[in-house]
Amino acid sequence: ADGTGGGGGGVHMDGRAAPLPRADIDGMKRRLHNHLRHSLGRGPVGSGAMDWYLALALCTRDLMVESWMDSSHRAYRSDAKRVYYLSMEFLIGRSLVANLLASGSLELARQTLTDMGLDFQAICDCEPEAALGNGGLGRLAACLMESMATLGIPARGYGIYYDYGMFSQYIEDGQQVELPERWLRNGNVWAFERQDRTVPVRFFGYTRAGVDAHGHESHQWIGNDEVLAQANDLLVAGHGCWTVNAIRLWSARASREFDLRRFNQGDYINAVAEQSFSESLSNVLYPDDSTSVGKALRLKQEYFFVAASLHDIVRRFRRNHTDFTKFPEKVAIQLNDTHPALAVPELMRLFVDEHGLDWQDAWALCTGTFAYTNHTLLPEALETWPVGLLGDMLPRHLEIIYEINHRFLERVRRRSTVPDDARVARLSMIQEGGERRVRMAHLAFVGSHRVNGVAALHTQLMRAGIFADLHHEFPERIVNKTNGITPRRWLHEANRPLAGLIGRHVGDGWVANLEDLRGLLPLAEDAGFQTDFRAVKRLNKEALSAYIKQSVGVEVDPDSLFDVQVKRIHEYKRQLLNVLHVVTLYNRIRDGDAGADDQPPRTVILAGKAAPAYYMAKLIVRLIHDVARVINADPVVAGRLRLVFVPNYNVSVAERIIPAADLSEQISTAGTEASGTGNMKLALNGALTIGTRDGANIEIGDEVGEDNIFFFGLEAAQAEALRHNGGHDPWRYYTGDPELHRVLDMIGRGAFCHDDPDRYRPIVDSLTRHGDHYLLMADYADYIATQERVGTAWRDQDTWTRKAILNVARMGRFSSDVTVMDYAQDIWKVSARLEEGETVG
Ligand code: T68
Repeated sequence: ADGTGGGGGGVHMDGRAAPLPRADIDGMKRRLHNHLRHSLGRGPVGSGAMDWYLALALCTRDLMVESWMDSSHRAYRSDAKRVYYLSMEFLIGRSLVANLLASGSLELARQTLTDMGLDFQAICDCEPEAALGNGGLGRLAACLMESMATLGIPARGYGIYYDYGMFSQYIEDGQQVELPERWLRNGNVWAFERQDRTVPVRFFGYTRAGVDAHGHESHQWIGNDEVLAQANDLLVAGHGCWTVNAIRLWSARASREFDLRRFNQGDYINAVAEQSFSESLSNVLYPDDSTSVGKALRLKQEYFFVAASLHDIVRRFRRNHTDFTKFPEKVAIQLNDTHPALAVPELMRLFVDEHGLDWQDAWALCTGTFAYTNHTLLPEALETWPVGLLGDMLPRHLEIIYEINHRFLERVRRRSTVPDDARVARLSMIQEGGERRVRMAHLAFVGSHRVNGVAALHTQLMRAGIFADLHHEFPERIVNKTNGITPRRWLHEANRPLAGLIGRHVGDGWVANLEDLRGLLPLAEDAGFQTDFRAVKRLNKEALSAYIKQSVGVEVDPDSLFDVQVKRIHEYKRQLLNVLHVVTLYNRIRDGDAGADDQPPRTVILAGKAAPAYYMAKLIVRLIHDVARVINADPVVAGRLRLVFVPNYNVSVAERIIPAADLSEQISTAGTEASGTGNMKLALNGALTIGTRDGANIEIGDEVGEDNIFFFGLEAAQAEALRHNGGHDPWRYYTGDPELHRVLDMIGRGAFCHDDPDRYRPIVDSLTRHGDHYLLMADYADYIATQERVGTAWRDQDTWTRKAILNVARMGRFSSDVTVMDYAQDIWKVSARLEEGETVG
């Protein structure tokens, strides 16, 4: 092995390596005891798993800190261009094993703790998850940060240090219950709290126009409220730990100055209450992944982290520069969706109001600096803020937005040959008609030099759809950057057995260069390799079966086909279509249908959280549980069909489920899933995909080949045509397809909930009577037929395994390293440094 535990040489099938030298283990023991004693104030006697976790984490952090200092000094000395990734969410997950792997000490840690008679896995499981994100968008931020560190790009993430991250999902009587997750309860070894690094952030108040010393018009914002943003730095180690970057997350602290004013008014109790009110700003992550909630606190959070981050970025720039002319040459700011779009007016305010630049110069610097990533085309997710709300909270920013808009629309009018007021209204940053609102996507688009979609189809739909008018104005601006996933976490760490097997055959180069997996291509035909590959999958399925037994109490058969759909619960992702298939299978088996006898035993596994206020999504979670209860108790289908819902899906649960999957469900209505990244994780771990031609599924199909993926259903253009020509008649499918009819009647009339037969009426009505917005009825028949093909293919295990190996071998393109290189070259104009001195791009 190469010392990173990459899985070469002496690694066994379960990922364990050959014994390390005694001296190394003794040295590690000394360091652990040292931290236990001097950092935690404990002796080994009576120390529990949590204490050992902390001691091990501190030892690991020590290894990273040196690299971090080196990386920072290198970037500072060379005055290198830096990338700043602004995101409301970083879904990091656990860090201990990732950092042990990055620093090449996983095996040392495992063997040392085992030697001490401790349970290594149990110790790792003590770590609370950093679940500072909802789903794909937040996890993408974490993958990109890891890849930037691996590629040696000087980068920093900026976000919010929420006390409460994503809620924990409990299931009670088959229903989702949300519990708060105070993940910082025991502190966080991976964060350096910077009590000295605070930035004042203002809110409310009023603006004053005047004339400055040079006779120029000037604007002043007199804030009425102030909160301090305090920095907390989380380290992100690149593979091999040569570069370590940080994610700077801001937490809210009450500001002294404003405290004094309030406390002096004598109302002590209310003043203390207000103090904790202002600190509540960074309390909680909004758990909605695809709707814009429009709450004032959310807007406040957005401005809070944007203002603190830009202050920090400008301060760092000014350490090396006396004026701002080189700002875009040294600073690239990526806006992760529109959530940080207030960065555009804020940077203009800093340049113009605080540093006296003239508007046009400031604007050129701004657009040269910003780039914006769009993650969704769903109309309900597009952020707009009422002008009244924004103007109250950020009066100067609203003025600046108006000015940006005014100049932009002037440009539009100047350049168009015929006056077209409707077009101007469509382009405006202000949505008129009813309550006037600021369109954050327009602001982010106009304020950026690049705007990117996250998969080829999504980017194409951006150009043709919601951004068509803006695209016409700026035809070069929209570019594609297909998402990726880091192979370190999603294969090297999550699937030790497969990483080991791959390492023994083609070495460990794939960990840093995922295209190396192509070395597996010839092995796809090799019977011996196929056997080993199946044995690895079997091992992972056994481990997942044990976890399911322990967490859900259901016994599943590791020899059955593990059919997996794991992602946020949303109507557009169509978990309901999956349920329709399960009930169809159930009926066929019970009917003694001849076709069903040819189908292999299946275990359908779902997991995911529903937004707490999303009624339909929660009802779907409940339906899954009711159907599962009935099916899993029915002796007629025993051994042939099982349905399980794994609770509290998060990064750690994903790391358990994904390596064990045989089939990956990616079945969103074509044109709705911007990219998907779970699709990549599952394919990389040897699952075959059943999916629509949506998001990155299309590109996965291009890579793995049509024979090695199961596509079905309407394409995006067909779905769009069906919906918008009013041509979709769900009732026709209901009356025309007896099998579908029966399934819907069972669900709608209480076959899975005799105590409350109308429980799922709203679900069935949404399909049959209320327009079937996501076209489940139209795709049902092809989905069922394609699932039959899947079942038939599974019967031939050699051919299936061959396809699975080809999937793994051809996933190199979807490494987030590739994605980051593309951003670096095309958007950020920074170079990656792979090794000391070596640069790419
Ligand atoms: C996801 N978006 C896309 N949004 O749905 C997915 N939204 O197709 C894509 O692969 C992924 O982004 C990465 O590009 C989200 O995850 C959110 O989580 C979100 C959060 C707050 C508000 C709106």
